Amino acid sequence: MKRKLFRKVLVANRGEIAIRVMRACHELGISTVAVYSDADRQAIHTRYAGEAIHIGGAAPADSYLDLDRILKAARDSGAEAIHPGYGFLSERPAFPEACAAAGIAFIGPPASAMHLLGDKLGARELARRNGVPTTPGTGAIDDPALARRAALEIGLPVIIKPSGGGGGIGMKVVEKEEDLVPAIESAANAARSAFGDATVYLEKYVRSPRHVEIQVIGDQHGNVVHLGERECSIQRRHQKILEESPSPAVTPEIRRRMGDAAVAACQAAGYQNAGTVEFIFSEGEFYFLEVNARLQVEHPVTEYVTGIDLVKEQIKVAAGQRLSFEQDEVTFSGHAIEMRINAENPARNFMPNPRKIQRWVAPAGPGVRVDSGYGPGSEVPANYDSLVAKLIVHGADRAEAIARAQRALREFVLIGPATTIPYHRAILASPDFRSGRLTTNFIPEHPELLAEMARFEGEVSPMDYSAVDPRKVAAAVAAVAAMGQR
Ligand code: MV4
Repeated sequence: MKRKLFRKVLVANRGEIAIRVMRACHELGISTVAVYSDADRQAIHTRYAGEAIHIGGAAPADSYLDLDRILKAARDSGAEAIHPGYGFLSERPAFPEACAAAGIAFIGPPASAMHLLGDKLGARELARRNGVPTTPGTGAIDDPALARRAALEIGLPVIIKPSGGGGGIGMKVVEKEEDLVPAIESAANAARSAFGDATVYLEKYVRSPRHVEIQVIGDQHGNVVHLGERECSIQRRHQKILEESPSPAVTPEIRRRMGDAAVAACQAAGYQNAGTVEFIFSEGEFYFLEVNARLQVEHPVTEYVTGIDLVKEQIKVAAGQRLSFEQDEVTFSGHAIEMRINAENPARNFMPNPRKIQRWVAPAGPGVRVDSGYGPGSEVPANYDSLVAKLIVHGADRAEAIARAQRALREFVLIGPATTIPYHRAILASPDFRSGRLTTNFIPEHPELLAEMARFEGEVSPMDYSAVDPRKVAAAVAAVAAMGQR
């Protein structure tokens, strides 16, 4: 007999991910509770749920980051479990700890695993002890003289990383010996003020790697499996822009080794539920970076290629069920690409452009999925991140996925804010992207994409029935010109 799932789940998040989680709940026959801030009274996630509880002001600290208010909402509504989504409180060990104290299930990893993995130096050492490849590097640095010796032994360039950080914040590359000690001092000071922990360490700097990450999921019975990789090299200032699976660079052999390494690291951390192990990949070698102890924005590409609903699996394992598949039952089919459609102006240095959405027609058709928290007439609030939609496509192979992505982007009607849609069209047209030549420097190395983008900016979607049809305008202009000829 399978254990019963939850009767009611509270989703402690907003926007597309709150709706994504509630969709899984509804399919599983679970009632949903949304929480919302002042800025989200009219938001779709607020209306989607069976019930919605106001938790405070528009500033994240006054609502989605307020653990006490979220726990009160869960108790008041009688929710049996909480899904944290991503961002906000999702990786704070205090969240699962508070849930445990309140007798509410947390749909995510245990607090103990979050503590272990949140310490990036500790996570790296745990990975290395368990046979997972890491770059040459040091432990915590407290003596600049010893740091100089360690750096010369490792060989320049090195990268200084804060142990309390993650996601690239506060990292510093050192190319020259004389820059090392001042860079360590300033990195430690920055780490102290950003994370309340001045601990930094050194690693050999790998130039222009790919960012490849492995999706894992574990149950409460000690089983952990991996669901293959995602290539996430196309990033800008540590914000991912486009992700795909499989990686054009990963062979079945690398996938097996990287997957086994990710599973070993998670087993060692006592990991449960969904998580992601990040690696850098260069010249056929991969190196552990860190573990993201949450469901990630880009999880849909993995869902497309494996056919596994990650959020349903998260809910089932959080309720105590065993994983419904073993490692050798996970198969990969076709190719998926996710494009993050942000309310940002690429031509103005990707400045956020929160605006009312005047017109909206989302693309559809074969192999197209759109996850969004917005729609026609929605306001995109300035208080939160600028993600307005994720466009995810699936095809039989990478060429079909790219063609389908281009077709879907051409259909997308999103009038109001400036968006990254034309920028994605420029990426998909770029020869380096099309041939799979990707590194974490792809965006800075392709400044021409901003000019290429202009070719798409004037275009009217064939789905925009409220716009003037440019073909009729052209015909009218031709007719008038012909009259002038006579
Ligand atoms: C590195 C690296 C090169 N060498 N470590 C940045 C995010 C954080 N998770 C780790 N990061 C990096 N660590 C070594 N030893 C390059 C990066 C890096 C990066 C990694 C993944 C995706 C985008 C990146 C952009 C710049 C630098």
